[in-house]
Amino acid sequence: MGDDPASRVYVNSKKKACAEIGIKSEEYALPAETTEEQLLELVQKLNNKPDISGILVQLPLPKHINEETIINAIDPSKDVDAFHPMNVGKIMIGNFDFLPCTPAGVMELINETGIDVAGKECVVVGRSNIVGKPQAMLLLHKHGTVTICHSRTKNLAAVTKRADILVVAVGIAEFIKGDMIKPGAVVIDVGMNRLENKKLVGDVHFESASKVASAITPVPGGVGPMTIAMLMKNTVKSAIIQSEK
Ligand code: L34
Repeated sequence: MGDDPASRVYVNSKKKACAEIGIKSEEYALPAETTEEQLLELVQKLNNKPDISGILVQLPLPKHINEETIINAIDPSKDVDAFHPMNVGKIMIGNFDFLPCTPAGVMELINETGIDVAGKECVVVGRSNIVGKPQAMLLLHKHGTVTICHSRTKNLAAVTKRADILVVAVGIAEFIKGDMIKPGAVVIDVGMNRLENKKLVGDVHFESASKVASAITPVPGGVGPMTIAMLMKNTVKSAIIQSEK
């Protein structure tokens, strides 16, 4: 909804990924002045549409729309973002159908390093409902010792320097520098910040951090594409769930 330029890029990537792997996708690009009621009507319509197995409402939504109201209206069995409170609750318990795409992608990246999360010091910087909080939960499920840091954290560098696995999702360009990282740590950068010169950078200062970390994700080309891959995985799963209903 609306004309957020970043959303346009991300939605296009999602449609392209669907086409590549043979998932049919439908885009409903609503004008910014659409009412909450009209958006809810569309969600209802797609909830009831038998040939739609997954629904994603790209965020952010314009200010006059309550995001929570919209997310709550999505049929939880079609909620391929895993943002609905029912799916969030299932993640907390550890018995879930869908994992939220970005934290799930981060877990895949960590897994690829060959490092076992069990017993490791895991530090998540950021506490949003869509990344920080579920990320901490997924690391906990893998038996990490998890610390969540945020804007009120005292002596952040002392905490981040303890991390064997550091996941950063704060939305501040190049916030975490090399001297805040433990030598040999695995560093996952969820940030996506557009500088004034149009350059895309993460929340980690890559140049200094890459000299200290044993593994680090770049921006672009790191977590972003993994988010899309996990969305495809969730959509296949939702199709299976729909077919078993
Ligand atoms: N509902 N809203 C909903 N679900 C989501 O999972 C998202 N998100 C976030 C924003 N709103 C959402 C995404 O899809 C962020 N996000 C996302 C997806 C893909 C990429 C980045 C963010 C991505 O592919 N990034 C590219 C660079 C793209 C560019 O050039 O701007 C990369 O290589 O990181």
